[in-house]
Amino acid sequence: DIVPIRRALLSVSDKTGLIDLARALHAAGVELLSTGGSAGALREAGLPVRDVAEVTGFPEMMDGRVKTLHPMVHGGLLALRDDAGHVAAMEEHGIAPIDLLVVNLYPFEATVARGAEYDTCIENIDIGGPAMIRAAAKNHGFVTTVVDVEDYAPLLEELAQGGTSLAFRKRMALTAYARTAAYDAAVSAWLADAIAEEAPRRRAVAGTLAQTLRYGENPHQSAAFYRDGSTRPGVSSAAQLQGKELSYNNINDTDAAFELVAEFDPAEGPAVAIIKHANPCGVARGASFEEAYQAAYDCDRTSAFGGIVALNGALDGATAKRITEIFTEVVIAPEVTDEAREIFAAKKNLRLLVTGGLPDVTAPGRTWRQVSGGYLVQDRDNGRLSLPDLRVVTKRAPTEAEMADMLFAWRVAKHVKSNAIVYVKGGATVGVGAGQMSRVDSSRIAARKAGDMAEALGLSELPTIGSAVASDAFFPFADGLLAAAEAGATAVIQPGGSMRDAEVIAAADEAGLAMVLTGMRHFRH
Ligand code: 93A
Repeated sequence: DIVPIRRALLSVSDKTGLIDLARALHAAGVELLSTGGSAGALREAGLPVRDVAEVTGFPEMMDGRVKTLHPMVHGGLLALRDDAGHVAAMEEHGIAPIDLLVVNLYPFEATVARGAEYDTCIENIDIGGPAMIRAAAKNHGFVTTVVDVEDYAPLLEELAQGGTSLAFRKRMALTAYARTAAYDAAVSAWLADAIAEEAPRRRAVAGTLAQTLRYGENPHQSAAFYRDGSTRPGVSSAAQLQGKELSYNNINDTDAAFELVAEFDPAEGPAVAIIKHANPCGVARGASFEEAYQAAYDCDRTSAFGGIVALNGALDGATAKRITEIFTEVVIAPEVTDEAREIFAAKKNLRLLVTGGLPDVTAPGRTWRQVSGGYLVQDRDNGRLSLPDLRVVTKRAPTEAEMADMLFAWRVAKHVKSNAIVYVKGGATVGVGAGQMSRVDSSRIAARKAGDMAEALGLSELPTIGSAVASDAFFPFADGLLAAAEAGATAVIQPGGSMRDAEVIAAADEAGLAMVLTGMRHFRH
């Protein structure tokens, strides 16, 4: 099943490695065909090359929109070499077989990523390239298709053995179809974004492999990380300055940490979030990052061990020093000072990611979740409230400090798995109840965690006394609210909208609580 290569068609936008490859092919006696720009580059390097235009008998036309779309090309790629009818057709029409196709496509994804105009994006939709790739890959019984510069060296290794093996051609065909599928998915995703109301109904998945992971959620699961082409600052676009390779769980948790901390505008001061198993175990603001980190850490010191830390501004030396006092898996921040880098350098395994900025939490986007046999697609939860959106429903109006803590708790609750109950006092979480099947259980856990915090820090009273509490969805009964009052909360923020809202509001009034309704829910599963 070794097929020798006699004629190759090279048509590449990314000319990386082209000359070296062509030189090796020429040395192996391969005839070279090529399109305009690629042919020019080969000629300049002194290599003999035939223009595709000469083969087709048609000039490249319509600004290059039509160059290889011709039976002389597609017949040469698609003909079955062992089929008498196909061979006769080749002879009758003077079609010469093409044994190797090397193509990389117009850089559509990169054009979109740099924010190019609509018409420029349209011109960068490659038609002839994918058509040739799909034709050659279909005929992998005889034809070798190379679409990735990374595969040039393996190709030459194959040729050193006299030709390509069927196993290699199959692997290249798989890569080829993965590329054309991702390419068309990128075009479709771009159009879906341009026509917002059509998304997610008509969306295809676009992605490129970013990293092969050592394993998935567990060591017996293989895994990989794909980028979707977005330039949103975050774990996929960050520079890793030090530390071991990120794991599957690291990437998931780091994303959760950074998306959460981005809720807090750096103009309003430093904020730090510590994440474990995709849930926050401490989030706080502070006069400095060191202070914010300390307050976040104090919320749940036990869980913070081995956690992921995210900052909404530059990581400085004092904070870096604090972070290294316990075992931390990953730190992610928009920037890092030289001093902090030096301190981290002593902790070789600590992964440090720098993003260059914070993502816009209100930006549109889509989230995906696989269910058995399909995908669920929805708009990202980019809902964000400010003080004027909150409706006071109790007799007692909240104080300014309570308002600030309620809003803080609400922004954290958005990032806690449901059912979520979050206690906040003085700009720091003091109890988080996450992921329970009943809201009352989440309330109990949050209060118990506050008790643990008091014990760990040697506090004389529960940190929930005088706190604000957020619930990601309405209280179906007054019991959850009363549990919060019992823990010492004085202010409550929740969506409202329960059949028993009146009952819940009456209970809040009875307990002397201030309560605001958001009219917005933040389920997160
Ligand atoms: O505009 S196209 O869709 N029409 C074509 O017939 C065609 N054939 C090859 N683009 C076409 N290509 C693409 O041109 C290739 O996929 C490659 O990306 C590029 C190489 O052009 P050049 O050799 O002129 O730099």
